Amino acid sequence: MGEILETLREALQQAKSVAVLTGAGISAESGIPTFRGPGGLWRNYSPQELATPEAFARDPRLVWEWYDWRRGLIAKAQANAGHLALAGLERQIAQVGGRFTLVTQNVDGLHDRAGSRNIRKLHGDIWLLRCVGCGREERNEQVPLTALPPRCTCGGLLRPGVVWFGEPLPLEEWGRAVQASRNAEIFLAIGTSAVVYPAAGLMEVAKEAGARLAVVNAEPTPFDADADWILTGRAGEILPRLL
Ligand code: BV8
Ligand code: ZN
Repeated sequence: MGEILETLREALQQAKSVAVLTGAGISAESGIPTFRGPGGLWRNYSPQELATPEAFARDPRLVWEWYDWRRGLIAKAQANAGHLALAGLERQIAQVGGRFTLVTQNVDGLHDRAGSRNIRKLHGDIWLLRCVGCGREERNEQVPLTALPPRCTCGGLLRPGVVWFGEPLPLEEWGRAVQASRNAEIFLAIGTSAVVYPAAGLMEVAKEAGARLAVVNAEPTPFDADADWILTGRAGEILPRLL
């Protein structure tokens, strides 16, 4: 690993444009369970069953119990060394006039707490609530939520401000993520199983545009075959050594 880490570190020091995609794995060491790893997210439900508009329409209270539980976990969590290393990389690249974009599939807000600035949140933000009636959006960090499911002043149901399966990604965030992937000299994929689309497609966009790809993950991913560097292990341990 030392040799691979060394050549990636040097490449990052020369790079003028870097894009990063993170997934649930970067928050695992903060105590937030991942979607597909061991200790799966919740009782015997799979995210695909709960993170959908259909599940919410059928049983808003059950879906909110899941999100309220996750909000409680996240409220107690700290950004870990992996989040902090990425915030440091962004500052280092800004100092040499380079471009850095952090694209995340995570909704936990830990990259914000770690000090990252240019963050594209493809799947929304667990601390945002959106009214299914009037569309009003509000930031709410109350844990636990008093009434489940929460209601808007208009009487409509409030839902988590996240992107569920079958829902489109926010256009602006997606567009900026694609552009950053196209311009990247180096694309880092960190802590993602790379099975959820269109987010996982950013690796293809970057490679097709000529980027070199580095994968930092605890287990193999479908993009390892395209990767120029593969660092297997915990992001909280690898990233501080890398950056
Ligand atoms: C859309 C937000 C269209 C909510 C989430 C069939 C084939 C292909 C695609 C599809 C298909 N059927 C349907 C689709 C599309 C679907 C999809 O991709 N499904 C997959 C499951 C097959 N995608 C969608 O529906 C998307 N929308 O396509 O809309 C459209 C267009 C126009 C108009 C209308 C519709 C929306 C997808 C977004 C869903 N929302 N989350 C919430 O969080 O509650 S997805 C959810 O999974 C999370 O966001 C998460 O980010 C995402 C992916 O998971 P990962 O982040 O990768 O996490 P995971 O647990 O999987 O992996 C963690 C990795 O970390 C592991 O590899 C592990 O080894 C590693 N790890 C663990 N610990 C560590 C570590 N690595 C390093 N260090 C550690 N310590
Ligand atoms: Zn409303």
